[in-house]
Amino acid sequence: MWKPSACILCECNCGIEVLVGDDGRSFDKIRGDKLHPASAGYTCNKALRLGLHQNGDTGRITHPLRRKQDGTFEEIGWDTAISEIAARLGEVRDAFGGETIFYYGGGGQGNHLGGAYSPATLAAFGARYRSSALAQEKTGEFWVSARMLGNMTRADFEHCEVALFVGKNPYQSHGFPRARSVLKEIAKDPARSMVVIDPVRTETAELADFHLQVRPGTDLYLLTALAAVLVQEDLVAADWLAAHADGLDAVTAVLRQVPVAEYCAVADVDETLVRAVATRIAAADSVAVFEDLGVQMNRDSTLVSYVEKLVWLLTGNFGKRGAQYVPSSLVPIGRDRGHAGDEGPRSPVAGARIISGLVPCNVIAEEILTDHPARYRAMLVESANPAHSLADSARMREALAALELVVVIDVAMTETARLADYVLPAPTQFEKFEATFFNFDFPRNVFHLRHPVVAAPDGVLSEPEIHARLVEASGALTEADYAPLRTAAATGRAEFAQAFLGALADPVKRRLAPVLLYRTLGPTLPHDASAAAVLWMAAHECARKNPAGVEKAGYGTGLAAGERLFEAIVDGAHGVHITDDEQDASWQRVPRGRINLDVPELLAAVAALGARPVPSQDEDWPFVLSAGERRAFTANTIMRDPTWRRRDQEGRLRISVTDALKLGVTTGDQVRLTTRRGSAEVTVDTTETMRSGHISLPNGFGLTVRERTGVAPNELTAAEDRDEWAGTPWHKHVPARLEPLG
Ligand SMILES: Nc1nc2c(c(=O)[nH]1)N[C@H]1C(S)=C(S)[C@@H](COP(=O)(O)OP(=O)(O)OC[C@H]3O[C@@H](n4cnc5c(=O)[nH]c(N)nc54)[C@H](O)[C@@H]3O)O[C@H]1N2
Ligand SMILES: Nc1nc2c(c(=O)[nH]1)N[C@H]1C(S)=C(S)[C@@H](COP(=O)(O)OP(=O)(O)OC[C@H]3O[C@@H](n4cnc5c(=O)[nH]c(N)nc54)[C@H](O)[C@@H]3O)O[C@H]1N2
Ligand code: SF4
Ligand SMILES: [Mo]
Repeated sequence: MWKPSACILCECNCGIEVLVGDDGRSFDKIRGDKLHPASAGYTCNKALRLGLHQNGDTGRITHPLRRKQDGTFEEIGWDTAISEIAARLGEVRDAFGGETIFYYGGGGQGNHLGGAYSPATLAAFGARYRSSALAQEKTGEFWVSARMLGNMTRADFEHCEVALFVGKNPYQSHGFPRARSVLKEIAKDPARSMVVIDPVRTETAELADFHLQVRPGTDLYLLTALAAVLVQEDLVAADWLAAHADGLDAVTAVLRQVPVAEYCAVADVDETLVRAVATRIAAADSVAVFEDLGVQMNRDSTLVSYVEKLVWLLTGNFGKRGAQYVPSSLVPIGRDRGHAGDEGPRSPVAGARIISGLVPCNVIAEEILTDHPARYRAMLVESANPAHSLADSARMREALAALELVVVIDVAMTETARLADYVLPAPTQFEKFEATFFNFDFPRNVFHLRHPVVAAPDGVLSEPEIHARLVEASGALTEADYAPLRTAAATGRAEFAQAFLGALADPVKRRLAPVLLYRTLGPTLPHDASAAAVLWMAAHECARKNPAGVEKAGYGTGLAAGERLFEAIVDGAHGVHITDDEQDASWQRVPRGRINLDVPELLAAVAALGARPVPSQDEDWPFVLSAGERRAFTANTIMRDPTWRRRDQEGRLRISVTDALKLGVTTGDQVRLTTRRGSAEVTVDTTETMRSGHISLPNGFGLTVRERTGVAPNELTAAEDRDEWAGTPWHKHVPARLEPLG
């Protein structure tokens, strides 16, 4: 029988349908789901072999595990696991304070529903600090967006006249619905243009009208030159800016002074090409822009995010079709409070900025490997593989070993799970209700609560159930808390709403709300969808914050709209539209409806750029390594079975033909790749797509299932190499050298 679900390999989460075999387990066929409201039948090559995530050789775990003295693991029962973990978290809290319990993760590319219950566990044990992968990619951009627009933005590539990609290769990495089709549509339409800023001639650059093949790590110069041309050649949208933006004078004063030719030379991009791009952008009715890891995991990333936003704001590309927008959300992700300058929360040991509630990933080890009294003592890891995905894996392993307690919730025995004291096995995303919170579409935003496709094996427990049991074992919630809510839920939704609001009057209960909902409203939901209980609150919030969009999407008005939206989500196994916005909705999501162009500390840094020494190559490290490139067969560390890859099975190091000749190596040869932090043997692939001096390794390799496949990029990266504002890593800019191996 064909069953609807979604691909879990990138943030797009395309709808799929799975033909489950007679054994009730095997994925006999997978196809795109035409009924999915965002992907409408589209998938890329990666989805079609998802069966290998479900049934492949992945190191799946199906019993709770406890580490023994000798370092091996033993299977234990769930009651033992929960009571021991709760007791040990309690001991850490009593001895050092709950704020020394650190939470990492909460969802990969397709699963955020379980993580939505984690705040209750954190509250139950007094934990305060947390982080996730977002704090090594997007937090710099969040911080900038909070200051300029009060909100994060996305862009409408489907309808834009000009698409601009900065350090982003959507042909492989996607990031918006039906990416490959949309890119091809832009490429073949003579009235539309595509601009790509990337040192590599990527599949996306290949389709572009303008490829600015920037010198790695110099995007700040290039984008500042581009923004300066807009100002110096009077290409800015002056009337629009007067009506919508503050701070223009301060920004133009700085950009007028920029020596465009000099900056283009630093970036090694032809000045006439930069001027032509500025002209094309200024002439377009709409421009959609996507900046991603090529700049966000690189030098000056936060400043680049700022100047990138200046480019589209100076040309009036916000709040109209084909341009940037602020999406509605069911569960907000990545919103920063926007504290000015040095205000706002900091991490307890390193004093690093906490953005959107997340401690920068690159300081986590530093927060542990110290004798500082506020150091983290315990870590709860959920659906993440930090021992593999964070900078400097060796140091991360050391940090995990130094903790009093490490608990990992995962589906597989990952690189991180192997270092844990307890490993708690969860059902896969095809064995339970699951959802992603990466819902950023506009004007019609979508949400997809996926129903289980196959049964879960005995011995695993879903994340909501794990969190509920941990909270109960802590003593924070008991049957006495549930009883009145259960009675109300049995009577009706309106009665439940009233009783629940009453319970939330107690601030302690408010923080435990997800588990309260799960245990009381949960069992009353259709399809056994208890895990969706937390979405009830989210649906009401969404209806309250976006009344017009929710009404236009067909859910009516007032309290009833929230209830109808929730019911549609629970029943809509193919995904549903949650809001249908007017363009104006973006403006309503910007505080006071005005954009702020002048972020003083960032603008000052842009103004000071000319006084900085021009970046130069260190002779000992003649190459810049991009450690972790998205390719046709990479998917973070979600796909553990190496046979999933049809091509590039060993994850080759890409190098320019010129450099390969100089080194005397050719495709298939082995080289030693060395960075300041580590060294690895790797097979090279020579290509015309790379600039001389630039080399790249794919992401997601170096996993060990039976044996290790390929190079784990973070054995080569260093935690200190990070952005001064947001603490995000420079994974795309690792100084390196190569030696041929006979
Ligand atoms: N196939 C596949 N798709 C994925 C994923 C996956 O693992 N595999 N992961 C998903 C995730 S978690 C994310 S965050 C996204 C990331 O998606 P992307 O950011 O698109 O992915 P990357 O390939 O890491 O980096 C993008 C580009 O940055 C370029 N780059 C390197 N150095 C520089 C530089 O100095 N300047 C500029 N301008 N560009 C540079 C690289 O050449 C590369 O083409 O992809 C998502 N999609
Ligand atoms: N050097 C370098 N490092 C990088 C990057 C890079 O480009 N270069 N990219 C970075 C980026 S952008 C990202 S997003 C991160 C990603 O790195 P992480 O945040 O660590 O996430 P994933 O690799 O996606 O791992 C997800 C984990 O969730 C588990 N999992 C899957 N389904 C479930 C489930 O239903 N429940 C539970 N509990 N677990 C489940 C998987 O087994 C896996 O262990 O890597 C980052 N690291
Ligand atoms: S990898 Fe991403 S774009 Fe490809 S099918 Fe899966 S969700 Fe869709
Ligand atoms: Mo990511």
